[in-house]
Amino acid sequence: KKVTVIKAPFNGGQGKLGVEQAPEKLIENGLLDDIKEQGWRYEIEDPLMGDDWRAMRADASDVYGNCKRPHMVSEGAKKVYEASVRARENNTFPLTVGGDHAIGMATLLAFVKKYPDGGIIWVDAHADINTPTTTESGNLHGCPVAFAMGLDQEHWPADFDWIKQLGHFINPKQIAYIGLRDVDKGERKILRDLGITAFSMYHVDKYGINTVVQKAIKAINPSGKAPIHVSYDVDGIDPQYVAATGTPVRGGLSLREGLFIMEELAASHLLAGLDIVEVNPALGPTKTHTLDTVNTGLSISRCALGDTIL
Ligand code: DIR
Ligand code: MN
Ligand code: MN
Ligand code: MN
Repeated sequence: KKVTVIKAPFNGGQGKLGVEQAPEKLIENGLLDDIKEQGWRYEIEDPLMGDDWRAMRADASDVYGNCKRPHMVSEGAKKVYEASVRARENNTFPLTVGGDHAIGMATLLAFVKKYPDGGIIWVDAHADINTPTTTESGNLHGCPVAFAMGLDQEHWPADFDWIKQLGHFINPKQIAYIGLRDVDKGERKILRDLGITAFSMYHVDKYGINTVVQKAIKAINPSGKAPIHVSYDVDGIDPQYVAATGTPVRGGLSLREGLFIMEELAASHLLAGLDIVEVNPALGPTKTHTLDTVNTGLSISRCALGDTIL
């Protein structure tokens, strides 16, 4: 029982500064103590250490069509991928702490390298499945699923050649979304065309979160035995609990619904990895908002690692 905490203080996938402070803030507020208290050993990986991300972010020539900072995002994702693969090889539980969600392409690709038939649950207000062609914002944190799936490869910036060379992608059948409520037109078409399982907030209201989680698990893991990785964008939860995030969308998961997802996956004994992303400590309108958001991230981690009251 060992967690590899992969620090990913990365901000290149979107426009706002501050999201890179999240790993330190979560640790300051007890992430590692919680892990230890829950009976896990841990090690820390810091794959982005030593590179000048500030300079990379400042490089105005790092654009490709509409896409912002493809070189920076590719470099960050590659390093997180390598750390994730090491954690997978060592059979530890990778807990990757962002940073923005662009690094999700890395954690997903490392997951399916180890478990080609594994299941993925993407908790988010957004589908993050824009391609370099469909993206309206040009922010690559809105594109990680498309990169992990190998969609629209002909139009990828050359920076992402390393992903093509891995020789594996995730399959549309192995991912399910929970919490969607802000999906772009181009993304909707992709979700429909590929038949991707997606539970929006409408479905959470209609069926209840328990049924939604069961249906999601069943869709991505028909055998009932495959390991499951969760990529958790904290903006899946309602901004009343998670105000300190870059792209808040009203009408989200309640705090309890958001935590229930992780409790249920922990109870299933299928959970095999977790990303917690898009906490931006610089964006809380007050210190209390920021602390609420950080604490929500910590609660997600505790529920994933098997925190049970009774
Ligand atoms: C939007 C927003 N779909 C985009 N995506 C966000 O920029 O592609 N993802 N905020 O978390
Ligand atoms: Mn480059
Ligand atoms: Mn989001
Ligand atoms: Mn996201």
